Amino acid sequence: MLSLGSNLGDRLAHLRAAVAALRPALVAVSGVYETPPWGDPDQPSYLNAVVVVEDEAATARDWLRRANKIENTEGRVRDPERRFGPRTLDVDVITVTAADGPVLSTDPELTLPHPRAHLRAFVLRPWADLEPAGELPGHGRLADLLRAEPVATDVAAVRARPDLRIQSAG
Ligand code: PH2
Ligand code: MG
Ligand code: MG
Repeated sequence: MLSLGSNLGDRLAHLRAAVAALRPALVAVSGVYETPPWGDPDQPSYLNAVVVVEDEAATARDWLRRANKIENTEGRVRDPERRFGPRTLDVDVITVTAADGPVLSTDPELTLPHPRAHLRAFVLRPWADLEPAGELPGHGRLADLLRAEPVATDVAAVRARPDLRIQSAG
């Protein structure tokens, strides 16, 4: 599971570019959500979505490399002073599932599951669309996380954008 976010430039175009780059591995794409900035409030609102991807040959590290490559292609500039600051495109590895179950990692460069996913309505809400019975390893069911604080308050401010589609129908 990867999450996509953009709040600079043509936000929908950046999400579409990410999905196009992931196409060979693509299993499912969520709807698009308009979400208030989390963690650093003084920036434009985001468009967020999540995607399920599958590639039996890819390791968690491979997904991180692919994610960073797509971000760079979309002109991502990192500001070391602003950890949760604005960006053209963010592609985060949220969970990786191996043949024997979820990959767990405490590596600071790629912590799995993503260490803040359980706090983020902008990840959990689109994910629950794709996997209503889904679970975040170590944190329980998505449905329960969405109902409990601190996420519940943020979910109320997350707005579906059915007028914005990442993929054209058919
Ligand atoms: N990404 C961030 C920081 N804050 N807020 C929203 N709504 N959506 C994001 O994707 C996002 C954010 C850094 O990863
Ligand atoms: Mg992120
Ligand atoms: Mg990121």
